[in-house]
Parts: sequence; structure tokens; C-alpha cells
Amino acid sequence: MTDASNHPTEAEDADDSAALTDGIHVVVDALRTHGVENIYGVVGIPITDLARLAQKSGIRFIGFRHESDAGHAAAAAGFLTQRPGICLTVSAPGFLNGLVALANATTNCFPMVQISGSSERHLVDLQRGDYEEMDQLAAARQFCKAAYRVSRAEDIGRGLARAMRTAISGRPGGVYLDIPAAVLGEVLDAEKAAATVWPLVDPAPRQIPEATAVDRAIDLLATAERPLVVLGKGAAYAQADDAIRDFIETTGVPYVPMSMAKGLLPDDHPQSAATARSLALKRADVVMLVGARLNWLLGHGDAPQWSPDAKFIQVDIEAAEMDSNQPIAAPLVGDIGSVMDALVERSKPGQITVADQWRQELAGKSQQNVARMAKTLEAAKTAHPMKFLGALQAIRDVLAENPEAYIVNEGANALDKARNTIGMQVPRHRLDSGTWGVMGIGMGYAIAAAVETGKPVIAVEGDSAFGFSGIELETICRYNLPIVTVVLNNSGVYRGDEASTTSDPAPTLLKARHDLMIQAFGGKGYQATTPAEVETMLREALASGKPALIDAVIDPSDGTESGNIAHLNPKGISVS
Ligand code: ADP
Ligand code: TPW
Repeated sequence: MTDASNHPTEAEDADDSAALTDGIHVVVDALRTHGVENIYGVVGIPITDLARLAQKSGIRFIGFRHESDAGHAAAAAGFLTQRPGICLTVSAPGFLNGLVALANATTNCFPMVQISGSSERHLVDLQRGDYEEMDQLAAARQFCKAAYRVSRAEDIGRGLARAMRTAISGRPGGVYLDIPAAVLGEVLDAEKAAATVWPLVDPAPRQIPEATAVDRAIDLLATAERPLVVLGKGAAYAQADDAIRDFIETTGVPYVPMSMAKGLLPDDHPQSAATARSLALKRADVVMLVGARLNWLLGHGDAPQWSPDAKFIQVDIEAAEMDSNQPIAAPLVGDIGSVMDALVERSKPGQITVADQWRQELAGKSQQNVARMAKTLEAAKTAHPMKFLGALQAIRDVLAENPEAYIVNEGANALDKARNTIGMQVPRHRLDSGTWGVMGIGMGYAIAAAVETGKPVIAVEGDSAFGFSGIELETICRYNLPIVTVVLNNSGVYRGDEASTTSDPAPTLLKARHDLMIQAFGGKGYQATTPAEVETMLREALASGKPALIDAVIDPSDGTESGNIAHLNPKGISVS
């Protein structure tokens, strides 16, 4: 109905606006339909209103200082929840900053979706020099599991459905979703738009292994004299904790956990061969890999780290992973929960046994290693200046009082030593540098762990590692998250006692007061010079439930270059 002057009446005005929507609204609708609770990102053109609307609709938007950190947070959220973590970035530089995290998530098999705004297609494609111009889709493709672009607002629902399903199904990974500014601004009929958004049915279906494949693996394990299970972070991700424990305990097979699989069974479990790891790998004759790849972290399965006669069983959702390094005698393709259930169901009682001799061999070596380590640990408790192991034992003891707390860990020595010193009691409570050995995950992972679980987090950081994401202390304080960052400060990338050969300083670090950094943002800063101080301060900081940072001053001469992986440095002509 119109009035005499042919202008719409007020009622018609209201009807019209109710009947229209735009790309931004459809994106938020789709995110809500997929049950997204948190978005990690950095705002700017063209996604600021998208972040605002998401927040208004009840989704929590965690605004970061750098997209790489936001991306790492989304990846960690994916690992912890089995739902793709969402990272939102602006065009070109913001997109590229996020891409490191998307690639890292893909490498680690964590489900995540990076949604990025992008500039005007008709300008980008002719390289006419638009604001933040870049062919983002082409750039992203090689760094993630899949990359998609939505070119019409009516395809937003489809694009999100496709991105979410791809990220989470099969081997999880990172997916890129490009949404040009023009699509975000496109106006469309609200009713028609609503029909373009749909939820996913069974996005990560169980994948049941073939009975013959299960029997083949059981038969091989039954012939083993020295069987071994290796648990990887895929096993942690799978959330099949009971099935894994059931299989390990009913068969009695010893196991070693990869770093992020620690806590799947408590680290003091009698079947853990972690303290006899080298011997276990070298002597095992049948090895069952559960959600762990035979990549560099496991010496590619090669001798002499492994027995040249070892036979491998591999449990993995990705069929193409089989034989990537060693012949796999018994591939078990399926999801870990279904495979472990099938193994328990199909093995006859007593069919898989473990000889006392093997158990004793491992236990003997373990006792030897633990006794030798005990002396080093004891000495570190009183050493001054403080050693890594002094501070780490203090953290270990406080964590034992707070097993629900999450550990995030990066650095070189700070990573190797913390992994071995800090025992985990609970599954999926340790997040670290992972498959790439990447620095910079620290604050992002810590923020995601706190946001997704509401539980306290202890970020154990090398001082160099911390610097990659340290500015996110501001984010931690802004959202008042229960994160205690402990900087193991030996004033160096690796060691801190390197002298310069020129007038410029050595390429390491200053003796810095990281505790003052958090004070700038309103958090609590501590400086600790003894293990006893680390312990008291950490206990107090955790109890407060508020952001804190402990700068733990470590002997600059403690630690080695590259930590445990110094052998990977190329050997040419000596520089020193
Ligand atoms: P780690 O570094 O701890 O050894 P990796 O990252 O190398 O572990 O291996 C993880 C493996 O787990 C990947 O090959 C991945 O395909 C697999 N995976 C992830 N989720 C599942 C699942 N639900 N079921 C089976 N395999 C899975
Ligand atoms: C994105 C190379 C590996 S470990 C490390 C660097 C720079 C820091 C080691 O010093 P830190 O630890 O953290 O003080 P510590 O305990 O040994 O003193 N850039 C990226 N990733 C990696 N892995 C590097 C550089 C590196």
C-alpha cells in the first residue's frame, strides 16, 4: 500500500526492512547454525561489522593483537573440542598473518576454518591496485586442506557447510573460506536467505575398520615378543580415552606417549615406558602406532633408533598415511575409537600377551634412567642461579595439586625439559609446538584453552618463544583470563651466554623483565630467582584465577643450542 505521493507507508517501510538481509547477517546465521560459540580474530575492513554482529548474536568474539595468535587459538580450540575453531581475518596482510596458523593447524591435523574478508574481485583479478589487494584463494590453497570462495551471498550457507565439514571429516585440518567484501554487503531477501543455511548431519562419521584388517593386526600382535604401542596426538584428539585405556590395560602392552598424548593414561601408569623410551623403540619387534605418524619426531621409523626388523601396525583415519615411511604390515584405517573397540572385541582373551622378560627389560632400564635423573633433579632444586629443572620441578608440583590446569609449552630447552619433567594426569591437557616445532603458539593456545574450557592454564615459555606472541598478554588481561605465563628466562634463543663477535649484540636476547610487561596491561607480575619462589608465586597466581606472569630467572649458561634436536643443524664450516 502506498500513499498518494507514491511513497511507501511507514508500515511498508518496516515490512521491507524486515524482509531484507545481507551477507554479514547470513554468515552469522550460518555460524550459529553450526554451533559456533567463539571466534578468534582481528577486526578491520571488511569484517568489523561481522565481528560486531556475531558478538551481538551471542557468539563470543575474542579480539587479538595479531592474526597469527588468533589463528593458533582457533587451531587449539579445534583440537580441544573436535569442532573447527574459527579465525576471522581482514584482507591481504591480515589474511597472510593468519595463514601461518592455518598451515600449522593442517600440519598438526587440527580442524579449523579461517574466514577472511577479501577485496573487490574485479579489481584484484585485473591487479588494478585495490586496498589490500591479493588473490587470497590462490595463496591459501597450498597451505591448507582445502580453500573455497563464496562469490554470491546465496552461497554463504553452502560455503560454510563445506568448510566446516571438510575441516572436521577424515583427517582434520585447516580450511580457508574467502568472502569478498561485496558478498558481505550484498542485500538479499531474508526468507530466501534463511533457506540457504543448513546444519551438518553427522559431520565426522565413525569409520569402522574391516574385520580382516583387525584380525591381521591382532594376529601380528599375538606373535610379538616385544610389543609396543605409540600413542600420538591423533589419539588425544579422537576423545576415545576409555577405548584406548581398555585396549592397553586388557592386553598389558607397554606404551609410549608422544608429547600431546601425555595424560591419555596418567604418566605414572605402570605400563608407561616413557622413562625407557629409547630402549622401547630400539627393541620393540611389533609396534602399533595409534594416531601418531612415523615422521621426524619418530625418526621416520629408521634404524638404529628402531629395530630394522620391527613390524608396524598403524591406526589412522587417513589411508594414505600408511607406508609413508616404513612398510605397514597391518594397516588399520578407521577412527581410533572404532578401531580400539574392534581390537578389544575381536581378540580372544589371552591372545595378546606380554612376556615378563620384556616388561622387566623395560622396567630395569626405566629404574636406571629415573635414578640417574633423580640426582640431576635433586641438584637443580638448590642450584643458584636457578636451572630450568629447578623451575620446572616447582611447576610440576603445583600442577599435581591442580590437575585440571592446562599446560601450554614452547621453546627449545624449555620444551624438551618441560615435556620430560611435568607429568600429565588428564587427557588433552598438554598443548605444545607440535609437528613443526613452531614458536609462537604460546599465548594463542593458552587463550583458547582458557576460553573453551574455563579452566586455568599454565603457559611454560622459553623467553625467545614467548616473544613471538607476548603482546597477547594484553588480550589475556582484557578478557581477564586465568592464564599464568611462566617465562623460563635464560636470556637467550637457546642459551643466554653467547658473546658477540662484532659491536652488535649477539643474536640472542636481553636480560629482560617480562613481569613488567604484564603490569602494563593490569596483570600481576612476579620475578622468581629460586624454585621455591616459582612454586609459591605459581600457587598464588593460580588461586587468584587472574592473569599473571612469572619471570623465572634461569642461569644463562643452562641449556643447549636447539635443545634435543641439535643434530638437525646443517654441518658446514664452523662459524665459531
Ligand atoms: P604425534 O605428533 O603426536 O606423533 P601426529 O600428528 O604425527 O601425532 O599424528 C596424528 C595422526 O592422527 C594423523 O596421522 C591423523 O590422520 C590421525 N588422526 C587424527 N584424528 C584421528 C581419528 N579420530 N582417528 C584416527 N586417526 C586420527
Ligand atoms: C616460527 C626456531 C626454535 S626454538 C627457538 C627458536 C627461535 C627459541 C629457543 O629459545 P627459547 O628456549 O624459547 O628461549 P630455550 O629454553 O632453549 O632458551 N621461528 C619459528 N619457529 C621456530 N621453531 C624457530 C623460529 C626456534
